[in-house]
Amino acid sequence: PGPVRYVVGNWKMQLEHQQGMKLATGIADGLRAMGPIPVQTVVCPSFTQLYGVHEILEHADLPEDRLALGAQDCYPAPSGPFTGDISAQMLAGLGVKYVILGHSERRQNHHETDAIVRQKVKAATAAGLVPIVCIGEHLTERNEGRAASVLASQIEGSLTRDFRGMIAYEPVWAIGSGVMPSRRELCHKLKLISALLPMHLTADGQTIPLLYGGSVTAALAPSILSIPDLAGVLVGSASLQASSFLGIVKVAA
Ligand code: G2H
Repeated sequence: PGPVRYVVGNWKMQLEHQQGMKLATGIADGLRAMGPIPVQTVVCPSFTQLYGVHEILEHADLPEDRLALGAQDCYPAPSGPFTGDISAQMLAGLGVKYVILGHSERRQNHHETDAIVRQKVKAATAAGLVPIVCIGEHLTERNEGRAASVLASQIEGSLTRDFRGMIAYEPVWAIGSGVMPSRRELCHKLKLISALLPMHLTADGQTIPLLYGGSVTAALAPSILSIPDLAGVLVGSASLQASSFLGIVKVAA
């Protein structure tokens, strides 16, 4: 059997509570029907839906290496007077296993710098969560030929030396836009990222899985997931319906 592929659903700030529960149930049912496949599926609902989805996954009769729970952010400190924030410890206590960090929407809307992302990576790791760190260049940076240096500084700034997690390459111009890099460009960018990583190899010599995110659909998944350097995908809009999300999982299998 080949390596495990990852299909991670980022629900963002979407779905009413009951819609979220229905989606989680649909995904669990669909995965059970698929039988054993070498795909780690992860769903990352909003904070308010985590507990409910956790309950659904608990009763889903699927091992955690088939379907696991993820969050979309965490706070760097374990606890304290931080009104409105949620710590990695709190998430771990709720059965969360993965956490998306440094998504460009957080970098943009919450002024998250690489240094803040790195603090969050440390906190997540200390709490036993697997960080999924997002990096990616803006359109102007790409068009001005600066993508490589942007990616290099994001990697250098956001990752810890003993990083144990995954990297999601999400070109900002491809997020929610319906526009994707060509297969050729994506292969080139993944090679570039891989080349930047050897010094960040995890302590046990494992390589860091690379995911792609940005306008992934079930229709585009076959071409994306056939790229050998790619370990999986981070899916936004297409993760909000069980049928489209499961379609991507099928391709990954
Ligand atoms: C990129 C992605 C998920 P979408 O942000 O992280 O969203 O698939 O909607 O572009």
